[in-house]
Amino acid sequence: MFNLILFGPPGSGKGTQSEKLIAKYGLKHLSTGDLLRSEIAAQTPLGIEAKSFMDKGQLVPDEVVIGMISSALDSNPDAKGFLFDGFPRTEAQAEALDKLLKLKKTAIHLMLAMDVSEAELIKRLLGRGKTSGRSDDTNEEVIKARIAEYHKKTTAVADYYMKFDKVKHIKGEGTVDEIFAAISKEIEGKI
Ligand code: B4P
Repeated sequence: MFNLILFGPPGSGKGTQSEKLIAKYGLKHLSTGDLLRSEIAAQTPLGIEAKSFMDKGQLVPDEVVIGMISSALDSNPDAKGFLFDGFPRTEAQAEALDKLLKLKKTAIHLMLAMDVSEAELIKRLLGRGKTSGRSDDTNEEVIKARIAEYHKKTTAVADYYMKFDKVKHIKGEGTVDEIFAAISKEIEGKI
């Protein structure tokens, strides 16, 4: 089994690169952003609660996303590995993930951290906001709040995995294919 975390600020290309990674390596893609957006589309109580946080650029409470990931792991007993996209985003989520994986006698093997400048992140997200219909991408203040939330709560997750020597940095600017080649090189050294 090979378990990978794709890490980085909002708009760093996690979703974009995940599409290519699952096609190449056959991992099961678990994106908490996508899972939350499906709950919102289905207007479930969880989705309604999550939307109130996402629309302000805030993180959804840990217990909500940890519960979603726990059920997703249980629903995929035959996966040959997982690609975690946008999760964990807090140290509490990272600790919970380690415990869930340990119960399944596995662990995180690699975290790839995408480095992108703030100006480029804002440009990309506003660009996506024009076509995606995502309410959290259309307002620059909300985008800045998401980036601030990332610095306040999420960068600590990279420090957490650094202690276990599991982090590799990737230059997240350039063409999608150039970035994918750099990511693939890191994975092939580990898989
Ligand atoms: P996510 O859905 O995870 O989305 P994201 O961080 O905004 O985007 P991503 O990094 O995947 O960007 P993408 O590749 O699409 O989170 C949304 C919200 O959900 C969060 O703010 C939070 O409220 C909530 N949430 C999710 N997970 C949570 C958790 N674990 N805990 C608590 N709350 C959680 O790329 C963005 C744009 O850039 C696209 O338009 C793309 O085409 C473009 N792009 C990509 N690569 C490019 C490149 N190389 N060059 C130019 N453009 C590029």
